[in-house]
Amino acid sequence: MIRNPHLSEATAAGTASDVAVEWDRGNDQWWDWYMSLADGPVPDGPLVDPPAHDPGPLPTDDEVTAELAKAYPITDEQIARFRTEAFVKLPGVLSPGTVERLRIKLRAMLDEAVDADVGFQSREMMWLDDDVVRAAVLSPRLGGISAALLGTDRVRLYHDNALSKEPGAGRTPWHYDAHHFPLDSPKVLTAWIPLQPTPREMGPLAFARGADVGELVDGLEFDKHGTSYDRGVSEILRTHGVQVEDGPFAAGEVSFHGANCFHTAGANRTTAARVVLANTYFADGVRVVPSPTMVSGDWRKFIPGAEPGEVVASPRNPLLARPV
Ligand SMILES: O=C(O)CCC(=O)C(=O)O
Repeated sequence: MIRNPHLSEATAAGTASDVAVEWDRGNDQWWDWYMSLADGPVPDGPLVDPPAHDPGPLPTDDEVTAELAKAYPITDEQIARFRTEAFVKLPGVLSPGTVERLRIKLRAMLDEAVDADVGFQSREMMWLDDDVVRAAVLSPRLGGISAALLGTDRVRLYHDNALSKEPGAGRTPWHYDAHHFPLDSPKVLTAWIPLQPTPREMGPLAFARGADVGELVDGLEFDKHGTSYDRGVSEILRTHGVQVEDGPFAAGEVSFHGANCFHTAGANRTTAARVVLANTYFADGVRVVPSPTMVSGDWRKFIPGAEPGEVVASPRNPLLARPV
C-alpha cells in the first residue's frame, strides 16, 4: 500500500478504510488530499476556449442584495424531483450580472489566499469578510429554496466555499457529503453555484440519479490512500445502469444536492477557471454526529463550540431569513 502524501502520521495510520481520527491539517490541505483520491489522468491535449459570454450590465451591491432576498418560484415538481433523485438543477436562480459580480469577488478573494499553481483552489467562510458574498451566502432566496427542498421551516449555514478548478485540473472523486459533514441528519444540502456558464468540458458537477444509490455502494470500502473507492463507485453505477446527469450549467443555474447524493465532477479541459460558490445549509435543530472523522475535515472551524451530540447553532451558523 502506498501512503497518501497529504496525510499526517496520525491520519495515515491503520487500514486504508480507517478514518476514525480527526483531521489535523487545514481545509485547503483537506481538499488537496480529497482530490488526490480521484481516479483517472489529468487532461492531456490542448485546452479549449469556453464559449464567449456577455453577462450584460453589472448590478450594484444593493441590486445584488435585493435580487438575492426575493423568493424563487420553486414548483412542487422540482421539490418532488429533489426528493426522488437526491438533487435538482434550477434555472435562473441568479441573474447573469449577479453571477459575474460574484465571480469577480471570489476570484480576488481566492487570489489573495491561494498559491496560483494550485490546481483545485478553495477558500471558505468568506461571508464573514465581504458584504456581497454575505448577501449571496445568507441569501433568503437560496435559504427559501433549501428549506422547501428539505421540507423544513428555515435553514442554517454550515459553511460557504469558493472552489476554483483551474485549467487542466483533474476530476473530483465520486463521493456523498454525509460521509464528511459531521451533521447528524439527512436534512442537509449544498447549493452549487457556478460563476460562469459551465460547459461539459469545464467539469460541471455531475450527479448519480436516485436517492437510494447509497444502498448500492454500501459495502464498498473507503480508501484514504488511493483511488480505489472512486473507481469502485464508477463500476457499481455502471453495473447497475444508474443514470448520471453531467450536463452543462447555464449562467444563473444552480444545483442543490442532498447529503446522500453521489456526485463527481470532470476535469477542466478549458482555458478558463471553473469558479463556484458552494454553500451548505441544514435544517434548524440538527446535531453534531457522535464521532466526526478525518473525512469531516476542519469541521470545528465551521461550527465552533458545538461538540458531538450537541445542536449546531453557533454564531457562525446563522438562520437564513425568509425570502420576500
Ligand atoms: O466542485 C467540485 O468539483 C466538487 C464540489 C462538491 O463536491 C460539493 O460542493 O459537494
